[in-house]
Amino acid sequence: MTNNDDVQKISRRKTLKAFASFFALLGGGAAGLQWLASQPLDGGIRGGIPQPLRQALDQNEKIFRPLYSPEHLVQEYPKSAAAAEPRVNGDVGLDEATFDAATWQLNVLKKNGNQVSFSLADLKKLPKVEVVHNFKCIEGWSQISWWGGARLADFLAHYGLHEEAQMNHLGLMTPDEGYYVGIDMPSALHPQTLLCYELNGQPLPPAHGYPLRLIIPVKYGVKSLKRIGTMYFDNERLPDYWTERGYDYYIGL
Ligand SMILES: Nc1nc2c(c(=O)[nH]1)N[C@H]1C(S)=C(S)[C@@H](COP(=O)(O)O)O[C@H]1N2
Ligand SMILES: [Mo]
Repeated sequence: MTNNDDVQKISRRKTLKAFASFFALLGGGAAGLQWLASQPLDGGIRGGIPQPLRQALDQNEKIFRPLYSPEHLVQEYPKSAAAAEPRVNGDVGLDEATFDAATWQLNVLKKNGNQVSFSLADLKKLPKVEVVHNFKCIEGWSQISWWGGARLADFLAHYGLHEEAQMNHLGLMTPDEGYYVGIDMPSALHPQTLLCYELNGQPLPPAHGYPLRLIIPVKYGVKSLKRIGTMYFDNERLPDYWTERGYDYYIGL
């Protein structure tokens, strides 16, 4: 039997221990945060976030990537379900004052260093594919939207960009170079990924990326770059506007 004094002593010791471990944890947490802050930034094209966080994102990517394999089609809806006046989000790289639709062309930087250019008519020669999907923005909204255009995979195949299609990443940039995305090639070649020139059966409105935008339903909206100016390729990850601001590069759905 323990008397009252003993009980008090024991509980005081327990309290002390609890405090000690609490402060140890707190100290550990603070030290951990300090450590994280002192880690080199994962700079350059992969964005300025500490490397350990980037490593965690890369780890997530390994786990979730098989869930959105290119063979897996994103759900489609009837055209009647599509928003009549789709919301506009993001206008980086869409400065209308400096943009000249009359001289626009899609520039493609080939692997051999040459540049080839395409008109909208060149894109319309390819089979028109329509996709009605639930467009999702990372900011927390989504809407069913109806797009029309050429499959990116068809474009690369038809215009002899075979070596390019075998590279690991595709990059797109607006004509003014203000917005740019990097995309892993399997997602770029996905059958629902479009070089898109129509919304609701009409030419793309300027705010939605006239004359040509990307629609990539296997990714969040950030990757669906509006107003493509230049397309390029690399075996390494390519510059990405939102990855540089801390978002995941892969950002698949
Ligand atoms: N050029 C350009 N493309 C862009 C953006 C942007 O700011 N500039 N924002 C992206 C984001 S975050 C989203 S959600 C979609 C929105 O497309 P919408 O305006 O056609 O709905 O465009 C993407 N493409
Ligand atoms: Mo978005």
